[in-house]
Amino acid sequence: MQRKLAAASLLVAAAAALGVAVSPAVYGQPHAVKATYTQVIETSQGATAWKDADKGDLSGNIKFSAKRPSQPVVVYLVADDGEGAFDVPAAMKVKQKGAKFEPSFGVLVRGQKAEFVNDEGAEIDHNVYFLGAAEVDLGIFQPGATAEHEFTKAGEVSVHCSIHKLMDAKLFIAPSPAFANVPADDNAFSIKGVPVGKYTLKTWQKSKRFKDAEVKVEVKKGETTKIDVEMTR
Ligand SMILES: [Cu+2]
Repeated sequence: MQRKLAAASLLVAAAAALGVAVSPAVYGQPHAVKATYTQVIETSQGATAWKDADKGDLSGNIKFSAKRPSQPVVVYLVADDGEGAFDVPAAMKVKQKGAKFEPSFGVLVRGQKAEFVNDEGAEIDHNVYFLGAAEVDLGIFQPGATAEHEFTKAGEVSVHCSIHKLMDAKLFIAPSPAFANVPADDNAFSIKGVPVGKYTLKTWQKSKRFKDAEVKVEVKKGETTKIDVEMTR
């Protein structure tokens, strides 16, 4: 009996695999993509809104113990007493022409939206689904159509299209506007206009080569806190 059931489920799996390959009826079914870095960054609500807070700046350098890959590294702050309310930037637009997400990487702030635009000049449908800190399928949309999503949780999101397996993009959703996207050719960073208080500075790497750093920092009114962040293998 056990063996018969196993054989039957194998058959079902084989049929499903075949269906995915040939049938347009199953467009929109996420294919099996493993999320690489699915952690959600937990946040809590702070008492003081950004607009009402005294502010200071933070700047420093990331020191890598070995050659850094030419990939983005994000430095972000998590407030010890929770993130105060802040203004959310306008939606980030992502194009899909030529079956490529453009841009293929972006840093958003929690609460911000991404708007996906099917800007193909030909009859090419696209889908968008997310894995990671958001797990949502936005469905299939035709040329000229758009689909948007508001990211309510901080963390890493990988973006895929169920129709085009090679279409992918990566988003990092920062807990608050207190972040710096550190370019690949310069290890210096600066985060300006941060509400005063105690924070944990953390890093996120698009290409994970180093242990992510965690450093306690304090932002003081009208001052620039200098910090060096060591990243080791
Ligand atoms: Cu597509």
